[in-house]
Amino acid sequence: MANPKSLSVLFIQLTLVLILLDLSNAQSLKLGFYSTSCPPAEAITKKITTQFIYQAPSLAAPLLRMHFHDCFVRGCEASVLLNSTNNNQAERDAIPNLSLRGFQVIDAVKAAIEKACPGVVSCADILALAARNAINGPFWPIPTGRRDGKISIAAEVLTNLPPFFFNVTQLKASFASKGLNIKDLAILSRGHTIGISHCPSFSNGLYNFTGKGDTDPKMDQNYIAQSKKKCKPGDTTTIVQIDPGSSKIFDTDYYTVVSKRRGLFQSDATFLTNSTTNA
Ligand code: HEM
Ligand SMILES: *[C@@H]1O[C@H](CO)[C@@H](O)[C@H](O)[C@H]1NC(C)=O
Ligand SMILES: *[C@@H]1O[C@H](CO)[C@@H](O)[C@H](O)[C@H]1NC(C)=O
Ligand SMILES: *[C@@H]1O[C@H](CO)[C@@H](O)[C@H](O)[C@H]1NC(C)=O
Ligand SMILES: *[C@@H]1O[C@H](CO)[C@@H](O)[C@H](O)[C@H]1NC(C)=O
Ligand SMILES: CC(=O)N[C@H]1CO[C@H](CO)[C@@H](O)[C@@H]1O
Repeated sequence: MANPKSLSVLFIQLTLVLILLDLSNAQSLKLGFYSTSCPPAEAITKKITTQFIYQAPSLAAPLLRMHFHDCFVRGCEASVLLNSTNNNQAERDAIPNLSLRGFQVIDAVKAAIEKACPGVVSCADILALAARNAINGPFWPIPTGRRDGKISIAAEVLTNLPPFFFNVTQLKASFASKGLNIKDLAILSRGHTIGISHCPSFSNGLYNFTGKGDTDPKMDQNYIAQSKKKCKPGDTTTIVQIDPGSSKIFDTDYYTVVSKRRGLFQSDATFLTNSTTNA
């Protein structure tokens, strides 16, 4: 029978092995993961995504947003793409999916890549690459090698995605729970330099900020007046540009808008209330 000392040595060794396994997992993403297993993967993704965006430029924003939504629920493993089944409501059918669009782009890229190299390239990588290709904005290197998940649960969207009414303290905590810091938060929120929103995502600031039929006093009152003309109380269908006038161009306008107290969502406006994000 093993004595306690050798058992504890075994335990330490096992722990070390698990830590090493975990590290090697974390390191399995790398640039050009498919360079030998499927050399054309990235080029196919780029070609097809670019074709779609040429036809329908407004798909760029929802693809970027879809990548964000995918990553915040169970990690970047394409669970956002899975369909609901008879006995399971999937992420894409949760309430915050309002305006998630562009699934057909990922489907088309996946179909083309499957023809070239069946069963090799993950949908999660395709989504990450397509989001970058779609926005026609800054380039960022994307290590690949993500593996696709098989679980997608609508209820997890509500508990993992930060809602539009979060303040900077709550957003900071939400991002921290995904390993992102407050600088990541301020930088990634620039995604709101493109795309649109539906009225209910911000109309509380126009009509019922504290539940007393009031407006958000921190917002530019002229902007509130303009927005009220577009979004009447109870309007759930009208869409507005998040970054008015330049919502198709991936620029730094977002930060100008926020600093002028015209951040559309409370989650944008709140950056002025913290000295770190304000800076
Ligand atoms: C910080 C927390 C965030 C909150 C609370 C938030 C919230 C929202 C809301 C409420 C909408 C409008 C949905 C609608 O009414 O149709 C929206 C749209 C959008 N979000 Fe965010 N978001 C956040 C972070 C991000 C990040 C990190 C990205 C990407 C880097 C992103 C990219 C987008 C884009 C591109 C749109 C426009 C989508 C379209 O045009 O269809 N958001 N977001
Ligand atoms: C989800 O359903 C749509 C419509 O039937 C289909 O086109 C798409 O490929 C499905 N996606 C997945 C990931 O099964
Ligand atoms: C943010 O919201 C939380 C929860 O409502 C609240 O406790 C906290 O005081 C708020 N923080 C700021 C900086 O407004
Ligand atoms: C405003 O908010 C309060 C509290 O949430 C709610 O009871 C009331 O019905 C809202 N008013 C309108 C017009 O939506
Ligand atoms: C702003 O956020 C930073 C970083 O989380 C924090 O250290 C600081 O206390 C916050 N400041 C205010 C005024 O909330
Ligand atoms: C694009 C998409 O998948 N929209 C779905 C969002 O969720 C509702 C149910 O909450 C579905 O009806 C939509 O089809």
